Amino acid sequence: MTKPCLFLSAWLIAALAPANLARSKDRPNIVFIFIDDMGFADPGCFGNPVVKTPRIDQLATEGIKLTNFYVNSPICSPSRVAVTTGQYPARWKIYSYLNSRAGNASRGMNNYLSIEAPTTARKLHAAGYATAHFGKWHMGGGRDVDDAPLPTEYGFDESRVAFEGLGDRILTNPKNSSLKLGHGKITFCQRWEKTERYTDLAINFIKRNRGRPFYVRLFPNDVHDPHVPKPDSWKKWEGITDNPYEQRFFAVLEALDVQIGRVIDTIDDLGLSERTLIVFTSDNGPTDWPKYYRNGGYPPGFTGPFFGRKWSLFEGGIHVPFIARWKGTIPAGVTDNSSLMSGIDLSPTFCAIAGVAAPGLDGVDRSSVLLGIPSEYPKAVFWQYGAPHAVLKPGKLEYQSPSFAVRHGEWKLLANPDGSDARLFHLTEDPGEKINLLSAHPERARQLQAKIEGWAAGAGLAFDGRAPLSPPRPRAPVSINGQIVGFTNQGVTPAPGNGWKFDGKSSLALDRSLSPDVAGKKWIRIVGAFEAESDNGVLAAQGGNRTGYTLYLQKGKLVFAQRAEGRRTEVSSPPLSPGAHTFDAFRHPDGGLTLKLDGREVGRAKGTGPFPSNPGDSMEIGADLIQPVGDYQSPNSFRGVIRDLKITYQK
Ligand SMILES: [Ca+2]
Ligand SMILES: [Ca+2]
Repeated sequence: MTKPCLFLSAWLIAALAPANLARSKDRPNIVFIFIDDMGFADPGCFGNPVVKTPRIDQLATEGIKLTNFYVNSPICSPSRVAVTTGQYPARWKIYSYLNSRAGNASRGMNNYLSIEAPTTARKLHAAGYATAHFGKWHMGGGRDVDDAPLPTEYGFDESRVAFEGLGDRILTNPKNSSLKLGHGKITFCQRWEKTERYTDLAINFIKRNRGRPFYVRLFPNDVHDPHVPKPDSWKKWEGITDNPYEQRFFAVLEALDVQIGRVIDTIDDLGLSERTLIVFTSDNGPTDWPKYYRNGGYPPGFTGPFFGRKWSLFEGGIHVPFIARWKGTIPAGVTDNSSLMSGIDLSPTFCAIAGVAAPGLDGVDRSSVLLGIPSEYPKAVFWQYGAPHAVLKPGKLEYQSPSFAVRHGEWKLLANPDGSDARLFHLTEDPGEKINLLSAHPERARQLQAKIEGWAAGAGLAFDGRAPLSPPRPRAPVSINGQIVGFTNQGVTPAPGNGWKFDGKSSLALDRSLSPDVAGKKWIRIVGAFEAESDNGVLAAQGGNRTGYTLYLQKGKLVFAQRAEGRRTEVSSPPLSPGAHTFDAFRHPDGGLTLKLDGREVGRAKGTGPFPSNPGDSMEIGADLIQPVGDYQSPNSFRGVIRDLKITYQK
């Protein structure tokens, strides 16, 4: 890498000492731009292979690029809490995106960031800074949560947010539930105008406060999907990519770049470029909804060399682009490829630069790194994302990560709380997380596992630091409630046309903890297609002889059966013709059963009441391995191909 120290003048190094920063009368302005769902390689200067982002790139040309910057969560709300507070979001019980009250409660989450949480804005405000937040908030308020503190209660003089926050806000959907929540003035615009509106507000704020130090956060909603560019602006990308999602994403990214340029121009035109630190980064990796993968498609947004995307603790979910510009103070055109930094470090770093004390935070002051002096990170960085707090998963099964991760130096360990699915990577040699070194370096893995346990205990999270670490097991993707869920794959092989081939001994099994929750008045539906090679065998089953349901072939008929408190009901098709068939098995909330074969109803049974409790064993595809639900012996395994399997159930 470039040796940035060469560019530093002696006075600057002296100025880096906190005491000197504190004495400085010329406290810099801080403009913090936090993009929504921008991948590591989305900016041109981070390797975008298609779209040019000249204005974002300008920040890098005139400032420093860090290629080892992480956010502390692969999803909005907790990532935002980390950069707002300087603390791990788990401390404030924000583990995933903030949803409705019920949605938050079901995941053990608070409804909003506690007013007790420390914030950069409050500290800088107390030190005389003018403070403002414009753009997406998502740290409380929205859906049915109407009692979240307003952004102004966290230290901002002014704010304007989107639907996931209170106070003055800009909405794009006239039916959004935010309308009913009160607490602020609501204005509307088209989705593609929103970033421009927030940028207008930031520019206006900067102009009004040009004579005093200011701290302004510009948090655009773009480039979060759905990507809704200005009408027709996506058409120029038609010849470049056939992917309609990508065409629209490219247009949105290009429009965002223009707005970033307006902020830069404002700072420069006002003569503030040498008195203003501009920091640019993103809150998590690029989108990965299952829908993008349909029909061989792929999601928009680039992660460069990294594996994984949004909702993943693999690098692509948390390793984001980072640029800082402060003309005359940060050396221009430098890339630091070694120094680690993460979202929790921004608060102590901003405070140090402003000469404000920021004790007791999880993050550390990395102002020297921003100013061009690379250094080793003094401790480990930790992540938690996933069950039981988070439901959203990447659409590509391979990107679904264990729920904990730690990076210490050049090493990263990912593992579940029970030690399963463990992977150890040497990130300097293997940034793409391809080579699992768990068996080659068991001692290092155990040390990192112990570190996670210590951190998890402090954050109130369950993690067994002494559980045996085991490597990933083969998994197969199955669609459950629109999410791709990984079933343990016991010998099933892929078949053409989104199918799985079962050989009469193989099966897919889902962990009991992840299996559908069907207790109470809830429905469940299993649809798909099959081509059987024998007259008998279970297509799908969950449960045993007390409680459960099963869809199986018996003597050449398709049977849908259930047990509720041991009482058995079933519906059955006429004898099947050879070849492929589609099925649709629906268990009603009252326990009634409907079975359709090739689009026609072939059986219906009256309800026997809801399941009083959840089935005792896991969900299996292609077999009922133990404790048979149906009128058969277990194990009872299917032979043939099952295709396009979709399971949905009432949450
Ligand atoms: Ca986000
Ligand atoms: Ca069973």
